[in-house]
Formats: sequence, structure tokens, C-alpha cells
Amino acid sequence: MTYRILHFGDTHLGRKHPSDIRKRRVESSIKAFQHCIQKAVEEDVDLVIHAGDVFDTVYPWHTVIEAAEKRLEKLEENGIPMYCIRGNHDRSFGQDRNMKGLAIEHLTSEYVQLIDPQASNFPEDGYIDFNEDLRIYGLGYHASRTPEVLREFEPREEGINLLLLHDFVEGVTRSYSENLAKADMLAEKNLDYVAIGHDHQPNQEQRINGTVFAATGGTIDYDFNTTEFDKGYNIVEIGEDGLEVEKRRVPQILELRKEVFDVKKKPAEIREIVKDKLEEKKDYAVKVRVSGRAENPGEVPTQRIREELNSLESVLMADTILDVETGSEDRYESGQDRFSLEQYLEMNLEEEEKRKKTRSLHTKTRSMLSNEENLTSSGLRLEKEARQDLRKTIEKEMFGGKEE
Ligand SMILES: [Mn+2]
Repeated sequence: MTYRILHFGDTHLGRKHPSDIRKRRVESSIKAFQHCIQKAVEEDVDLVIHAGDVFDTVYPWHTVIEAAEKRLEKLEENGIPMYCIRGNHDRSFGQDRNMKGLAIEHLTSEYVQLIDPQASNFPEDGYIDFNEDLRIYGLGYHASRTPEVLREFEPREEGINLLLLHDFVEGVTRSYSENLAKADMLAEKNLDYVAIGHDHQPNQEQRINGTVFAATGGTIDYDFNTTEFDKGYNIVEIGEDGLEVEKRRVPQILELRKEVFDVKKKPAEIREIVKDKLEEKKDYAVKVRVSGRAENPGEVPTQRIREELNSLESVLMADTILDVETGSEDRYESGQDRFSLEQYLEMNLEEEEKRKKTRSLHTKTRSMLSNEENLTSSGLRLEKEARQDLRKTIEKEMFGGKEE
């Protein structure tokens, strides 16, 4: 048998951030989801697989759940089943696990199936046979337990075996931790295709030792840091003749853009440069980082920049971040060496557990900033040693700690 599969993930249905444009954001998440479902029907696939983070939260607006149900009816009408796993946003594990039923369970039916094993019950509870010769394993997000669970994992020896996984995988995705499942280790097992969710940056599929690893990334902008990433899904054809992957794009109705400008750039110039980068028939949220050196940061016209950008028809909201150095030339540190806590957290904040940790990190940061010994001569930022100390603490807090 040859199977045609649509693989997508990180649809983050109902994502509201940034909240100023939440209605449009929610709409765009549904629109992207709808596009993928429609393509599954048009492409006449046999099944759809979703690699986790179906919803952005476990308590989305009821209109979001209804919208998703309605889109999924199209699959049922066409006899196409969908198999999904729970991402960290769908609460794979952790203290709020008792809340999980509020979202993703609403979608499950004979046609939409959730593969949701506890780490200790994988793989016994962690697979569904689509057919005698096609088995779908799914693990969801289990944080630091994932590597050990997968190390022990022995897929069956015959047939086609897929694995849905919601986590970073060393050798395929970006990684922020030492304790990750490794692609090389998974490639030694009898797996044909590993569908990876969690990393919103898509990765070109990789073939290692006969196993294809594919991370499609998300279907919408997750935040202002994911704007450069393609939003897409894969059409996978798998059978006796091998495995082919075709990467497709998901059109967007709304984009989050992040732009960096030198502090000397005039607001009207910024507007014109941004304007030239915007595509027609799309809405935008734009965040401008103003960086460089200024004698008086209070005089940087951030408000004027926002006004200029907001005057553009397709810009629904504009925001500015001030990231300037004061003082004389010799104190100015190169941009390379700079560490932005805000940027770091924005990149890595994925789940509620981490949000809690952020609060404690903010407290630590504040206390470090209040001690002059930790500051550069300009008195505005942490000096190198303090920065490294903070970075280490963050890494430990965010990724090295024990899961709950
Ligand atoms: Mn995600």
C-alpha cells in the first residue's frame, strides 16, 4: 500500500497574543487551520497527522472550539481521519493536566483521534493502527522525560511506523537543552517518518539511516520572533517505493513583523522602509526595536514611530522597544555581545510552568540590576560577569530543573 498523509502541527488555534489584535489573531489561526484541512481534502490524502499544540490554550473561546469542529467536519465528510498528540499548550503533563479536557477533547471523535499516553505507558497506550501495515505512535510533550522514554522505545519490526512527537530533537530542530531526544538514536529504530512539533521554525526533512525526520513548524506567527519562519505543512507519500515529502506553504492573513532600526533613523523614514516590506491584502502587527547609542534615551521619538506606522493602512498595531546605550563611545558594547533577557524569554517561553519561572527570574534580574556592582559604567545594563551568571540561572531554571 501507498499512503498519502498531510502532516502539520503547532496550529495554536485561538492564539490571542498580542491582545490588542486578539480577534484578528484568533481568526488567522482558524484560517490557517482551515487551509490545511481544505488541502487534505483536495489532495485526497488518506490521513492527517497533527504534531501537537492544536490549541494555544486549554481554555480557548468556545467560538474557537466550534470553529475547529466545523472545519474538522470536512474531514469526516470525506472519510479522512486525523491523528493528533498533545503539545505543551494542550497540556501534555504538569500540574494543570486535570484541565486538559477543556479543549482538545472537544474535537475527538471517531475521525479525530488523540494519541495521549502517559510517559510511563508508552508505547502500550501510545499508538493507533491506521491499517495493518501503518502504525502511528504518538508521545506528546513530556519535557525531560522524553529522551529516556524514547531510548527504551522499540517500535514493531514490520510495517510502516510513524512517530508523532512534540519536543525539540537534537540533530533536527533548534535545541536549548542537553537533555533532548537525539535524531541518531531514533534513526536506529524501525521508524519511517518522525513528525516533529514544538519548534516553530520548520526544518528541511532529514533522512538518517532510512528514517525521515520532519518538523513543519507552525501554521501562524507564534510571536514577533517567528516572523521569518515559513508557515507550512507537508504532504508525505509513503509506500514500498520509499518516502517522498513535499513541503507546502500556508498563506497568512495576518503577520507579526519585527524590525530593527538605528536610533538615528527618522520616524517617517522608518514608516517608508516598513511600508515597502509589507505585502498587499494582508494585515500586520509591527514591532520596532530601536537600537544604537543615544545621549538621551528619553528623546528617542518612539511614540512618533508608532504613530507613523499606525498610519499605514495594513498595520493594525505598532509597538516599539527601546534598546539604546548611553555614554561615550568607548563604553559602547558591540551588538554581538549583547544579551537581551526579554528576547531570550520571548524565544523560549512555551508553557505555563515556564511562565511561573519567569516571574522568579524577573525578581532575580531586578535585584541584580539594583546592585551597582553588577552594572556597566553607564549604569544601564548588567556587566559581562553578571550577564553570564544570569544566563546560567535562566538556563538552569528553564531547562535544567525537575519537571512537576
Ligand atoms: Mn507550539
